[in-house]
Amino acid sequence: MFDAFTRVVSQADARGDFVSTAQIDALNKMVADGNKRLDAVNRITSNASAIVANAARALFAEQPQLIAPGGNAYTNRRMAACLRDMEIILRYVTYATFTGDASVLNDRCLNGLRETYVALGVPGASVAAGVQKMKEAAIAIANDRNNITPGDCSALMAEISSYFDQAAAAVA
Ligand code: PEB
Repeated sequence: MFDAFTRVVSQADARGDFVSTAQIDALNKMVADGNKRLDAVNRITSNASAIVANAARALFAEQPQLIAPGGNAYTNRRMAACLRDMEIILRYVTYATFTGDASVLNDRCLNGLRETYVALGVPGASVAAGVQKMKEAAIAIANDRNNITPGDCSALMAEISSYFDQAAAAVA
């Protein structure tokens, strides 16, 4: 598991080289914008259950076959597993956002997830659709301009979106 700093160190070490000035500049910018990152993680974390529940509701409204008899979220056990899966994925996206690096998401959550869903007969495309709905809700909450000093968060929002996109692409 890397964060933005240890990844740079690991790459430099593999080259047997010092950390480059360009890399230092990039990390410096990340530190300077660090409060935005922590605020975004805090907002998504504090609203996690609403993000999951609303995304799941929207998913089931769009794909009612999932909750019909025989569907992959039919019976409370499968519904619970589905909500739990969405929460796990959201949690790892917050870890990636926090560390500024996708490796924790990839190594500990997405690695082998597609194969797991294939084995379970859970439709990956539906999981991906649920992840996209979480992305919209999470970005709306993280990028909400109320009660903050408005600044440019476009790069951070694009980064967070990319973590959701990686999760969706991993299972679709
Ligand atoms: C991944 N999900 C399920 C299982 C596992 C995961 C390992 C099998 C074991 C169990 O049932 O608990 N676990 C999960 C994960 C990590 C992990 C992400 C990462 C670290 O350790 N059903 C739907 C939707 C979708 C869904 C499309 C969006 O209709 C999910 C939610 N996951 C779902 C369902 C099951 C499951 C298990 C229904 C139960 C499948 C079954 O037993 O029939």
